[in-house]
Amino acid sequence: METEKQKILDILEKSGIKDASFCAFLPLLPYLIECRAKARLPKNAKTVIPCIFPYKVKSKSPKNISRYSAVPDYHRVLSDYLSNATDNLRKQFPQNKFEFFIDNSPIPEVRAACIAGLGVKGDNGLLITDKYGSYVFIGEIVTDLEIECCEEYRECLHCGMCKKFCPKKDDIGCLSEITQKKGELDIKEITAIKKYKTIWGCDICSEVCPMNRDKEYTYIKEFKEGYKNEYTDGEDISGRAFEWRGPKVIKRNFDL
Ligand code: B12
Repeated sequence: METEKQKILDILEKSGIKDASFCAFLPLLPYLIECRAKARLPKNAKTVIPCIFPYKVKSKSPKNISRYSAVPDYHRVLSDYLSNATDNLRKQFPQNKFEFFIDNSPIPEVRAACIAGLGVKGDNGLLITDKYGSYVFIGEIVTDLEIECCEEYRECLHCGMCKKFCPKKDDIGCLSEITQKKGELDIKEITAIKKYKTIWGCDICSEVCPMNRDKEYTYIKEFKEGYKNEYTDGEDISGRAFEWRGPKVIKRNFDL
């Protein structure tokens, strides 16, 4: 078993994925997220291999967007790494099935990564890792290969900072969600976007988190090279994390 684990980690590392671990599929079963991608789950799935990809860039802080949207679209970047890794795993274990997922995934990614021991579950709902804090994306490979997994998860310090500073205190919902909403915004939502000066996503709970202090920056070259710290009026948004939403929503927020 141990050798299989090591073999997998070696293949992932050769495919450019440095941080990964293992979580049994069974404890995730009651929490699976309903989505189209669920149909791609391997029959008799046994193990989930969550992989983390740090995205904080050592460069100018973003101006009007959140950190995760200042790097090139993570769906595309992670897909390249995970699809390469999945191909390599299929070659090494031809009798087994491997499928990768990112974000649009039936896997509750934070929970899976916490159970796999990649970090702790923050009160802000995010995975907080020792090395990079919460500035990580999660993607995963699901397989029918049975691997012994740890099942110990830890929680954050419960210091209360994320809750204290979260814009939800202004009697609105999650600001990140508001910036992504289609259609018209109500007056409270408009006021919040203006007050917190973000037109896509929100970093407040991460920025105030003491577990995010003095953490490592990203090593991922696509994130470093394609970093763009603001949305400029009318720009072509292809390849941006907000491309999926279309240009109207970000333009609406910009124009407020
Ligand atoms: C929908 C979604 C959103 C929505 C709704 C968020 C939400 N909390 O539901 C919106 C648009 C608001 C959003 C915002 C953001 N998101 Co988002 N989002 C997702 C997505 C696609 C699904 C989440 C979901 O619906 N889960 C199901 C519901 C039921 O989960 P839940 O309410 O969070 O509860 C779960 C956990 O809290 C956990 N849990 C509860 N109690 C406990 C206790 C323990 C001990 C453990 C281990 C777990 C646990 O179990 C619950 C069920 O699984 C995931 C990707 C994925 N497939 O998981 C990304 C994801 C969670 N988002 C991510 C990111 C980066 C963000 C933002 C930081 C982006 C930004 N800068 O604006 C913000 C953060 C906002 C916040 N503080 O939550 C990352 C998080 C990475 C990380 N470090 O954790 C993910 C994993 C995407 C990715 N592939 O990297 N997101």
